[in-house]
Amino acid sequence: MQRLQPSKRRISSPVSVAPWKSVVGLLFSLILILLQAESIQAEPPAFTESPRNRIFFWKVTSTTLAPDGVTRPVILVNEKYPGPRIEVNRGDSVTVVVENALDVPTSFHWHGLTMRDDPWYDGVPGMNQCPIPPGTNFTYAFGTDNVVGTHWWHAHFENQYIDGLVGAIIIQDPPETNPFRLAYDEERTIVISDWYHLPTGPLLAHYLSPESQGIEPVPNSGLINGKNIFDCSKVQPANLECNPGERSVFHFLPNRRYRLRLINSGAAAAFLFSIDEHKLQVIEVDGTDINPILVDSLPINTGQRYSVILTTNQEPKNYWMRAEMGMACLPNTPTNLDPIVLAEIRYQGGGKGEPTSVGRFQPGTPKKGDPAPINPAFEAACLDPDLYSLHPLQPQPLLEPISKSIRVQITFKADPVDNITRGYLNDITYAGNAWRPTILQNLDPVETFEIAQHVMKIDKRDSIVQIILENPHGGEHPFHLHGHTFQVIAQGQGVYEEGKTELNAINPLRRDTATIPRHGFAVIRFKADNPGVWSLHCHIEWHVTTGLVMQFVELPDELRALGLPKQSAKLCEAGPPKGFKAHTGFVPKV
Ligand SMILES: *[C@@H]1O[C@H](CO)[C@@H](O)[C@H](O)[C@H]1NC(C)=O
Ligand SMILES: *[C@@H]1O[C@H](CO)[C@@H](O)[C@H](O)[C@H]1NC(C)=O
Ligand SMILES: [Cu+2]
Repeated sequence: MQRLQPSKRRISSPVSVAPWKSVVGLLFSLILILLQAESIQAEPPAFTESPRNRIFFWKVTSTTLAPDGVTRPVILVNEKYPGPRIEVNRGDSVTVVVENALDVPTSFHWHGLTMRDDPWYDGVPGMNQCPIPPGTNFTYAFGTDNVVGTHWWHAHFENQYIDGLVGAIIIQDPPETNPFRLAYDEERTIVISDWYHLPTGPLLAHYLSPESQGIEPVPNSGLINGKNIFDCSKVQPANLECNPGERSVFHFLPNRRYRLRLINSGAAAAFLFSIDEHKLQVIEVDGTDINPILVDSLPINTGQRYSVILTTNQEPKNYWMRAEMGMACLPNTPTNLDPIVLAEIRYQGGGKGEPTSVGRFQPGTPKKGDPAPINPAFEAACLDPDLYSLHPLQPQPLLEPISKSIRVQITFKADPVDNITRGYLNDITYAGNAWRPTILQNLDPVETFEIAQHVMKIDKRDSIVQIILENPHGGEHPFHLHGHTFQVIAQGQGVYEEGKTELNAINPLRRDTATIPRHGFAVIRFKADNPGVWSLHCHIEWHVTTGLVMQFVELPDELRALGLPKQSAKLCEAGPPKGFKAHTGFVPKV
């Protein structure tokens, strides 16, 4: 009844690394390390003839870790947190062999990649794949569709990414096409995250009960590249094992330009990023190169990425790098949370001591009399940087005319039956069947979708879709669309009025995760040219659990014609392992 076709390519393509090249590369990096004993992070890899396939082997295990000094259960890829980075060149394809050594299912999403021609590898159970059962392997193999820049991967099964399954994806633009090739000398990746001392199991059990009244779990801590120091006297519950943690340290040479690739891989918190006594030049937003702007600090919401250039032109000493958690958008202010997450920047020759530099606040919780905030918009609410100041370097006209305009209203309410507070998009709280994903259902042209799947079909190739996201209540929601980058054509307070609200119509910013302000709106547009099942959801991971999710079935006929790779179809045959409800949603409906 279903037409199943093997994936067109790549699964069996050989790994093409000429052995002499890797030996030369290894020697070269060794020499580099010896020359710059202080600068221990490697230079970006040398460019080789692209495109080619790069293969990664991942083993997913559950273990314990103490990234900020507090030991807790985590799940990791190759025992690393953040997990292994995927670094490739423009045009390369990627193969990731996942060995699921957990005793629960898993799946992975490649945030920022479009999965063009590979829609079944986008990683969302219930939409484009069935979960990878425990004790089995699954191979993701996908192209990168001319995408470049700073992206990330994370688990998309239940809330697993909060428990450790995150990592960077960097797609290098070769010198011929990188407009910033002369603007920086080296680069570093900086993964910023909120962090919880309890695993998501107990946090969710409370969050998804009537008692929480919809108040989300609040972070205990934050991490920069998986490190921080937590004050052990404040650990709750007090019986958690706590030892002194350590901070990330960046060794920089004076008078050099560093591209910092910033990723917020957290569950909920937005961060304001800054480096004491330095300005930052923003050059990339979610993979889109932009006309550079100079800032003192930069807000980064969950799921978003930026690249900034830091020039080490200040007095050679040590400075704090800060990621300040946006307290205005947490549901409450925990007394044991230090919202300022620090890392050290050490100039060569700047001495070994801890930095003494002063930012907008002294390290520690802001006190009365501290310097005034330098980013009042972020301080009051976790807003994105001013939309009108961010424009792509490669201009693209406003996408028009609109073929389909959709209003999507975000609300939360307690269910009258079970008294559990859930999130709703246009009065639908999402629930899908992880073992019968939409992409599989779509193979049968007459199958209908359930209301709770919240499917919207887009039938016409190249039609322009506009989504007006309305957020009448308090609290920001960073919304992410799979399968596309979109134009952000309006973002503001109040209600969007067609024809009245001023549009960001000239060369609008293109990105894949945009914040919907509280009591406000954001309007995005994209072109339907990518057959697939694409999720649109809040990237506050707690809100994913509670239903703030919908999906587009884009070009269903073309999608059907693509069929499904054999291994993807096979994942769905066995059905859920023992203990997992077939019809999940994430919240079992009473
Ligand atoms: C999964 O992959 C790993 C490494 O690639 C391999 O060692 C292992 O045998 C595979 N397991 C299964 C069940 O195929
Ligand atoms: C729903 O739960 C809240 C919080 O526990 C409680 O105060 C309220 O009385 C409950 N309402 C109903 C109708 O059960
Ligand atoms: Cu949200």
